[in-house]
Amino acid sequence: MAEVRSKDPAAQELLRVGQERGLSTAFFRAEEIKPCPIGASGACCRMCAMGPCRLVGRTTAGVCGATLGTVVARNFARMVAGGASAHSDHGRSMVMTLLAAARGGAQGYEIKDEAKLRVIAAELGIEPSGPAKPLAEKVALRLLEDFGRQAGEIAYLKRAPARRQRLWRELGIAPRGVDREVVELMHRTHTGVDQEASHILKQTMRTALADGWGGSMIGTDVSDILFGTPGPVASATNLGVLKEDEVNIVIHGHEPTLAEMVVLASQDPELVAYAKEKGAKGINLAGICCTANEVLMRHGVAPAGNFLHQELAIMTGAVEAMLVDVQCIMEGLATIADSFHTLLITTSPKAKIRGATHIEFEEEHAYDIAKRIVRMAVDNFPNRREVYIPQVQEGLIAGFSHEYVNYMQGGTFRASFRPLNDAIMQGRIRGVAGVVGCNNACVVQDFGITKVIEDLIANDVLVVATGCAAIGGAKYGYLAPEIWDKVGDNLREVCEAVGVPPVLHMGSCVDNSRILTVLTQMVEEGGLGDDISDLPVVGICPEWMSEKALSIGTYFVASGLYVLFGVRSPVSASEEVVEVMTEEWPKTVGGALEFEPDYDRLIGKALSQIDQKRDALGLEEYRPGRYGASGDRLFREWLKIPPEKRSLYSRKPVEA
Ligand code: NFS
Repeated sequence: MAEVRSKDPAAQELLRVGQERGLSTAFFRAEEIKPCPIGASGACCRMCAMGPCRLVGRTTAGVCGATLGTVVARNFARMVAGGASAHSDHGRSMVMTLLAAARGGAQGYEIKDEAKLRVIAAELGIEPSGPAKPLAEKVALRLLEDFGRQAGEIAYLKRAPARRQRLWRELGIAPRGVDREVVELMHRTHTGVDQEASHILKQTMRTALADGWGGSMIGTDVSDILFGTPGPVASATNLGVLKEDEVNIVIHGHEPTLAEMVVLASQDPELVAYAKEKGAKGINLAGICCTANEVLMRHGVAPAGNFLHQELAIMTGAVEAMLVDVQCIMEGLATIADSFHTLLITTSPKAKIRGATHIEFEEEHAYDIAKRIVRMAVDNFPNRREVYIPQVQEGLIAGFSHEYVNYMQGGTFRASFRPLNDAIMQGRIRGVAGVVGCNNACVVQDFGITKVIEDLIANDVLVVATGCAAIGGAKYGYLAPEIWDKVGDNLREVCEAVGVPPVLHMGSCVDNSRILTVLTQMVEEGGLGDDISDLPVVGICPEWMSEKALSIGTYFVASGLYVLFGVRSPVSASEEVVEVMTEEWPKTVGGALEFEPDYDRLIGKALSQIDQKRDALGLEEYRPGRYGASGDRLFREWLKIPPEKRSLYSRKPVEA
């Protein structure tokens, strides 16, 4: 049973413990609650009180006459609006923190990356010189305008390739203000407004773009300014990172603001000494979901797991406190925490959970609040009962900001995207795939994520990963250089030469905006066309679950990418909507959105798309093993040859 729900041995172990103790988790609830097939396919309209109208069988229109295409498009649109809101409200919070830090009203916060602050200021047309704090205030105020802007365009659209910007303007999908696009989409999908699938989906793209090139991009940039732009860090992941003899605090959710302070507080000598007084050896911090990714990228804090690990972390019996803010936090945590000693602490003014302790986060007292929470966790250590920490963990490298990806290809003086573009043009790298998104309890945890990553890197496709997919890959070693044996020879040589794993962890889900920036830089470097839609690049979301994932998928499509989702299709009920996404969108925006639950077929489609793009660019035809085995492997084989038979100039044995 446990094996059927998760690929992860740590999860399997704890699911067995849960079963013995009669605990309900998402894994088992997913088994019990079969999704309603009508709702799942997008065919249930709940927009008014004349319904819900279920458009199945002979029912081809709702009470108001809404057709299947309209109903399915509206449902999809509202999910994207939800996802875009979540990312963008997170982005807004980050700007508010920057503003407070600039004005001296945020305890413990400083501007860690002044250089990035100045780069962003210049990009926004603000004179980048002068003292950091007044500049940060100007940048924050300028970025805030993008949320409430009524006309014109959000600032970061100008970061996109020129041809893409023109296209957005021609199509009328350049977002004006983040909030405006979301509100307009909610309005248009109200009963009796926009009733043409293709037209609804056009505004859906505009809203998603306001997320990717707006709210999310702002979230990423401001987090970097406040907390530092990531560079490579080594860490480990899975439930084995929890420590039996230390106070374990798990930070879970999305916004890095409080988490950053908890990182500091957990190292506070006074609190560490307090933990020792209570019989613990120290204070151990671990993460879940995207908060995990934020503090992993910047501090190397180990992720205890991805989305479906949240309940399991508490079930180890070793978590003194789980601290949550917003998004992807299961209400079921409260019930699980009840059966253990874990303190579940909600911290956001936006989110409470019945049964949890609420300690509201205030920027003005951020560090004091973080210390109070850490102290509570320490106080809870003596209450531990039985502990079941699975001894499972894997090493990983993370921290690939787009700035670092640029730097690693030539250092400070010659940083550029030339090596990557050249490697793609020569066919050493067949293409690039973004593997992103969630876990979904309706499918085997991590099976799709690992299958997709494994097949891509074996086929010489460089993978960039974010969110729970990145942690999912990391749990099986795909984010560590030791994975070489599973990497195609062509890609392997490039990664060995640069010194990076074949899967680059680029951060949390808002950090998918880093991928947009990388794609733009690849276009601007030259040799791979003049728009994102020309690049041999695909986006894949193997185990999607959240509305945010749909928003991400849609902004990648509107930016020109072919995007594949696993699990199931939320639009399968309407041929009209499927046609818009797979036939109309390629003609208008150059990208397409497809849902493909069969992972073999999904990989086949992704590779064929990459090859088609290569072909259209007139690049070298891709052939596996074209450049022989990778240099390092040859070198290691050469070392095995007895010295008298080695040639210095050739790695083959000297002929007798
Ligand atoms: Ni992304 Fe991050 Fe994970 Fe999915 Fe949820 S944590 S913002 S939505 S589940 S990847």
